Amino acid sequence: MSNDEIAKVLNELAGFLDMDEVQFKPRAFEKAAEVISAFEQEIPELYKEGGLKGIMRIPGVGVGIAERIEEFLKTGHIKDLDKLKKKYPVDYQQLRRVEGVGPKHIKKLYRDLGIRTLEDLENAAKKGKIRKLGHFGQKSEENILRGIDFVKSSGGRFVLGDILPLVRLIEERLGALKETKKVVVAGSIRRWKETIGDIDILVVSKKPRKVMDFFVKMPEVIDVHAHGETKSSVKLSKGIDVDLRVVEEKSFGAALNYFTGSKDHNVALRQLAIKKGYKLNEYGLYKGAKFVAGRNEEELYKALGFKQTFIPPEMRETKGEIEAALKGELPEIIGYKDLRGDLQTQTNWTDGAHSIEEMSLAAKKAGLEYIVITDHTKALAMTGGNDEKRLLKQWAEIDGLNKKGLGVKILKGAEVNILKDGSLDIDDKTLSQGDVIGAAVHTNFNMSKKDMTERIKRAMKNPNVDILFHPTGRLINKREAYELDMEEIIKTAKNSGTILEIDAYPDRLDLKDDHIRSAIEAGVKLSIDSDAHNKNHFGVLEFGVAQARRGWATKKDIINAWPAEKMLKSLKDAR
Ligand code: DGT
Ligand code: CA
Ligand code: CA
Ligand code: ZN
Repeated sequence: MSNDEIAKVLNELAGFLDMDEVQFKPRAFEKAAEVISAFEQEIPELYKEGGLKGIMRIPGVGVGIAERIEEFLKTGHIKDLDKLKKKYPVDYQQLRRVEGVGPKHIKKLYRDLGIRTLEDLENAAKKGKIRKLGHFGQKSEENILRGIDFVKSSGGRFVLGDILPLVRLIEERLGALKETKKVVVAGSIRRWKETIGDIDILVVSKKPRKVMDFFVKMPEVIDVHAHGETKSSVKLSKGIDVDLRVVEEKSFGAALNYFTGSKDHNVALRQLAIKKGYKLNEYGLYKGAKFVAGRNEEELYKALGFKQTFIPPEMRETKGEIEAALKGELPEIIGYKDLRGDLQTQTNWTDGAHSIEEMSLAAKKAGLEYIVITDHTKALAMTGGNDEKRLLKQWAEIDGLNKKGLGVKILKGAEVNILKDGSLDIDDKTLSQGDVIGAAVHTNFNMSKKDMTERIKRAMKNPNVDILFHPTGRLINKREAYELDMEEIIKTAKNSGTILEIDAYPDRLDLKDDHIRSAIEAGVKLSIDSDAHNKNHFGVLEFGVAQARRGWATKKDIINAWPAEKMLKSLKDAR
């Protein structure tokens, strides 16, 4: 039984006591839970060594709470809690996940409307029953519905792009404290997973208490789960939790490695350590009681016998990276500064916000050498999509801008629509005059897997189509990908020389890491595009690069990491 599990059951008991209108006690249980989840030593160990008295050495844990913990350790239950659960038969944990719903609300919802589950709550909110209860208004009803949507669609996970700016702000703030020596974001964020469960931050400091006091008082904090000397955990107003740990300089590499994960990567490393007669944990690599390595990650991997002593965090998912790095066979994956161009951008000719010139200058400012203008085409009427005539007119304007010379090469493209039968909405004669043509599905998403695959294959086989834009059409946490036989699409791409796009928008990332890996193994080339509709959108490219890195892509695999001439020649050759 872990400290977190013990803390969780104490918090649950506090919640039920609140429902039962018990005074003071709930706060004491919550406080104890806070201390326990930040406690360095494992409670079961403490109990084994010192019994009830051992548990009572935890600050804030008196005899009453200690007895509850003992009961829980021995039986896995707390009788008082079981009794309260009979009295209020509600799915407490689920209901609490809805932002803004607390114990008192849960009781009222149960007493007045018989709500026990998330489903009950949703039904009542949809029928407008909640706004009629005292304490709740129309606004809280809407908030509840939004909260339920989030819990249901995401499993409580957040899109990395929605959270990263806040993470960077917190990182910067902590870094500016005079008490901090190092601040690093670890966990799934350091691995650039497309969705994240929580934020994990590691700090090196000689004055951890000061850092922790600052951390739990940040303006975004709405709840403090744990407030300890080396470990604290809070909830932010966005609904996401942040875990902060302070470690010693000496253990920094070991801690960073441990808290970066993935968990499976850690487990594999630990087994490797054991096989070599070591012990590995978040404090370091040990031979018996002797510290062997752990100041930084490299010395750790080196001591474990790795030929390559740095495995990029994006690759730490136990998908062969350990075996490869041991032998020195990890590929050199694409870097965050390696893109030279952007192959999908929209302008104010259709649904973008800025002109060709403004977009091109913004691309240059983002460090790019070339940009392809790919406005929508006529079947997407709501965007004012180009027809053949207007497309040619736009391309003539691009010729003019290139002649003027903006210090960035502008290429002629389009995002043409793949119609229901796999044909395109712009004729071949026109398309053949463009530099880079992308095709995408924007309508009729709900086709069978077989029909959708055939539809897209037909478009890919058109020699004028260079890139398949939005290969899966998914919107993370919002819309499922359309039904598609990805293996078949990759095979077709190989035969037709079609590029598959990694759309860099953090809630799109059409291709998953595993898709990217399969495409590369099949010899298919990829592009990483911003899909910018605004001159401030080029920043999203880093999410596309991250996804490519998670799929083990090298510069050779990503055509917009190539110089313009080489990229254009390869597209021409494939036509
Ligand atoms: P998330 O938060 O669900 O997006 O994913 P992570 O990977 O950030 O997971 P999290 O926050 O639960 O834990 C951070 C890291 O700590 C995780 O990547 C590996 C390490 N870790 C957590 N629990 C365990 C564990 O039970 N065993 C081992 N070996 N490592 C763990
Ligand atoms: Ca995490
Ligand atoms: Ca965590
Ligand atoms: Zn658009």
